[in-house]
Amino acid sequence: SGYAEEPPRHPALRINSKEPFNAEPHRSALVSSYVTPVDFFYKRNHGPIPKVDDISRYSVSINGLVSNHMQLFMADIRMLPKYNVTATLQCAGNKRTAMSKVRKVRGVGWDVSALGNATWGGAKLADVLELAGIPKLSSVTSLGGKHVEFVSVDRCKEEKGGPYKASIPLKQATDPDADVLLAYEMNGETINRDHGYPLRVVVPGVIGARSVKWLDSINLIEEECQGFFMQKDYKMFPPTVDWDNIDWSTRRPQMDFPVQSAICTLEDVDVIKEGKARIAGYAVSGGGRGIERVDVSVDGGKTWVEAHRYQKSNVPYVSDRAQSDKWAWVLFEATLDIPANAEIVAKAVDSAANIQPEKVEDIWNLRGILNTSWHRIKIQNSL
Ligand code: MTE
Ligand code: MO
Repeated sequence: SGYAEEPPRHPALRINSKEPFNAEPHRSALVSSYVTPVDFFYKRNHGPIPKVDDISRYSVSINGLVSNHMQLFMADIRMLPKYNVTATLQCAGNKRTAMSKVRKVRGVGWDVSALGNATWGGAKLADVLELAGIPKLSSVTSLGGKHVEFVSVDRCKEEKGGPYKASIPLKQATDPDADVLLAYEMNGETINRDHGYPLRVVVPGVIGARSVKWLDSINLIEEECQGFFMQKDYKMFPPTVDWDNIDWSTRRPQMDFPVQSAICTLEDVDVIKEGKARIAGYAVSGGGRGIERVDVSVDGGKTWVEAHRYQKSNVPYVSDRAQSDKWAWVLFEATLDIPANAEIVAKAVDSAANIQPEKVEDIWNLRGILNTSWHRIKIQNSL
């Protein structure tokens, strides 16, 4: 089956699919630390986990519309300046289960934990491409390359047994401030097999699908990648589009993710005592837009209070890029009086004043992506 050599995983993960392995932590694990421990970081795969046995022979090739074709070994990549970037990776399918309750959608079900916040260590893609003769901040190569395609070594059925792939615009790839990494470390340790050993792409602020794991080659191409996950998946359609009238070519591949938040200290229907309770969760926005505010309500959204926000534990969050991790989530908390039969709601506002949509019905889409609607939790009081 190809699944005989899967790595060991933490038993506390909630498994949403075994083969390929898709799993997320319980909600409470997400808010217990600002940086998500590797064991509790969600795992999203489309095929068996590849195994690289001889790291000295592992290399990434750079091909396509570029004058210098190159083959880079791990030693070459480690020779480049190393950057540590704290960035939240979020699957576009996060909160899909809740969207499916409105009207069935296709795809692996996820609760609110198909995301995690890690410190990724590696070389900047902009530096790697410079080795191949492509200057910083280029939007086209001398041979007409406008997109950078990442091809993996894994095999998935959506690609008819071929490798997983995706692309980003050359402009973003060669912009040092975009912080796109070829990462060989996660939280200060060698990145493990589940998360892309020996080398993965990390595209901060963009849906997880573009952060290709187990990188095999980089191609400079004229049009964006024509692979399944760019062209036939991870696109946002209006609620009127269904499987019998879908035209994939009418929409662009999703890149940045919108403003998102979730409460992580409670389950969807929870039983707690009346009185004070601590409500905590995460909020994050794509494209490097920080979080401006998180509002919490205990009466279903009639009245709101602003939650306290922080990044590194106990350091108050400042919406100032110079002082904040701009690609990373903020955690929020509020200790509130919980009335009888409360309905607790959270919504976040990002630095561009984008606000999460109220109702999942309004953003329903057949693939069940980007459910960023307000997170609501119904409380049943115990005595
Ligand atoms: N890269 C490869 N090669 N194969 C994959 O199946 N899944 C993508 C992306 N990169 C995938 C991949 C998706 S959809 C997501 S959300 C992230 O990896 C998940 O990364 P993680 O498993 O490290 O959390
Ligand atoms: Mo994903």
